[in-house]
Amino acid sequence: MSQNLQKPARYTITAALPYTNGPIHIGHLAGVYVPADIYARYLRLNGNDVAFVCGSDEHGVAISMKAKKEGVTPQNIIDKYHGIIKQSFEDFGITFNNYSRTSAEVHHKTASDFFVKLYEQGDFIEETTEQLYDQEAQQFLADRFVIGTCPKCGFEEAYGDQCENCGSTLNATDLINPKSTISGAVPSLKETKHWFLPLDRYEDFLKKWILEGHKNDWKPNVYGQCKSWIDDGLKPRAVTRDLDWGIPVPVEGGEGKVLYVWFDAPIGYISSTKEWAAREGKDWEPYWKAKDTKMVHFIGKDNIVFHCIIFPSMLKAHGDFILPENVPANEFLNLEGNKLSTSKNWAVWLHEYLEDFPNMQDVLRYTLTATAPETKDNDFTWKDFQARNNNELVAIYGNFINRVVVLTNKYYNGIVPTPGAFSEVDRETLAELKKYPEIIANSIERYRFREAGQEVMNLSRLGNKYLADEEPWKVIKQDEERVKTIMFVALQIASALAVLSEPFLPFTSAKLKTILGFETLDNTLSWETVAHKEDLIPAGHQIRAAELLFSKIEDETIQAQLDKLEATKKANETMNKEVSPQKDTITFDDFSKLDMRVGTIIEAEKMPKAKKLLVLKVNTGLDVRTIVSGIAESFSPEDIIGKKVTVLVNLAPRALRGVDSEGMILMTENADGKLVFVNPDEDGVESGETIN
Ligand code: B3M
Ligand code: ZN
Repeated sequence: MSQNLQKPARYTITAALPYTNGPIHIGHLAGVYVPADIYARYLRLNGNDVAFVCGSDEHGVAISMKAKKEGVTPQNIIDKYHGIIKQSFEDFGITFNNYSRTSAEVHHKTASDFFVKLYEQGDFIEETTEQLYDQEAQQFLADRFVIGTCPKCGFEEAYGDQCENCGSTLNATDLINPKSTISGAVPSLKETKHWFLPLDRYEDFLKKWILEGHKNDWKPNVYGQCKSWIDDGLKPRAVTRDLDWGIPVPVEGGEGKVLYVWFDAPIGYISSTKEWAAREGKDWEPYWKAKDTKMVHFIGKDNIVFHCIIFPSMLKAHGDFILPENVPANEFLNLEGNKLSTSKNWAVWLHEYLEDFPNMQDVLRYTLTATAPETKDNDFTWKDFQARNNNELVAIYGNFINRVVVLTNKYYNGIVPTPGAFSEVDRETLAELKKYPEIIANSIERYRFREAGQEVMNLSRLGNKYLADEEPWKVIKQDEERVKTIMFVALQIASALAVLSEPFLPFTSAKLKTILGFETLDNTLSWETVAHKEDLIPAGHQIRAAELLFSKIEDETIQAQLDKLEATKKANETMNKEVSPQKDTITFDDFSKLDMRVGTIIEAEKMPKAKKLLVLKVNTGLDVRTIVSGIAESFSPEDIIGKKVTVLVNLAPRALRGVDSEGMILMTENADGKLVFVNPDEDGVESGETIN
């Protein structure tokens, strides 16, 4: 069924290694892991030999920064998030054959050996260049340790290795107005030695391989990005860094330096395959070296250059390895109209989703597949999630299965009836059913998972419509024999659905297989058998009682999620409010010059013709004096009489609208922009008390 004439002997499927600097959210799942898992499950169901590998990406500046921010070690950070991420993948039924981590020994060794081989072959350029250096933090700045303006698109928060706005890969020294993200300092230039992969040497190879070889089978967004990089002209790229977290540079002169995270991370796919093979008693090498292996990288669009240009150049330089046949990168998923963001907490975190929607993994998998950002950025909305569940999973898939199972139990005690002669409609329906394995496979093989998921729903529609048209619950009153045939046909559709929906709805498929008693069938049903076998589930076979596969999601449940996001938005707004910078330092002597007292407001009235001013009489404990205060828009006079307030009493008097003001009342502003007193308004505090 593959597009190649020759069926691959095995598949190596990789999914981008998530950074362990935070948990994972729906964007990760939609962009990478759900499509990769659908693909791997589909291949296995078709009897293929599959190595589906992934692992945690535990090096790189993202991790060091998170550790700095939380005041812990990078090791603490990676251990924490590796655990959480791994659990989320298991919870959502992502069937990696192996989930490794780049801090593993096998990876350090694999990546080091890879580097040494290229070094010994003379594939690197060794060069001392001037790099950005943070004098305050005493550290070289690269990648995410530096932000500045993107020279390509003008985005002001581009990172030192990549602009997230236009997707360009950058060198830190390309940034305009660079700024350290550690100290905020403007970096200076300092000399340091590094190893560069001269990508320009691979231009011809890349042109031939991608521009000529994959013009028609790679997605336009992937091909287009590759073409623009190659057309722009490739430059040597540093593959080492002056950092203390990462894999030590294993050659002379490499002391105190580590491998660039994007050098070691893709090698993580190889390490993960090795770890899996060792555990399973297999040989890892064919999965990376044999020409009849088909390798596919599942990634998000910001990783395209690394998987299509840099890693293939590394593999080519090394010499022993095969190249990916496809890199079906997805665009980005938004959430309720805004870009998903870990730092702004604008996300649906997988571990939190499961707390709110226990055992509803398939609903999320289904919705994310239906709205997958395959060709353009797409939006996840809770309303759509509810509609997909209520109108498709419950009303079509669930309803069809429920009717089939309930009626089979009611009429035949759960035993598949022997059909009579098939009518025209029966024959047509069964013939249509037999087309689905190929229809769905065609979409999957072209990485159109959205379309594939909809075809699964169309198969449920076929069943639903068949029952609605044939109305066995009515026919039973006149023609019991006919109902046997109807139920037999419907049970065939249900069985096909159990098999073909497995890659998309694995938890539901497993439940359905149990309900249909698949474990006692003579043959296990594969993709192929659905297309060719006459009776998938034979007459006389016993099924079990009905069980609810999906349940309706109420408006309140959705509203609760929307409220949660609204609260996040509010919190972000408060946090983003400009905080005025700290004023110049004062000495203690300066401070002790301030004479602050507790005062009581004993009179208050509006200043005529002044919108903002109130004229107050304040008992300071020393005297009763007049203070003019700009608080009229926040308080009316009658509200504040009797209030205790903090007063700066030795401020030089000043005339405001002709009234002498002899002091100042200390105020601040609340979140709504309303003034509030800095207030000693506690029982037992007397006017005249000093504040210090
Ligand atoms: N760690 C994921 C990211 O860019 C990155 C992928 C590595 S795949 C070898 O968020
Ligand atoms: Zn840019």
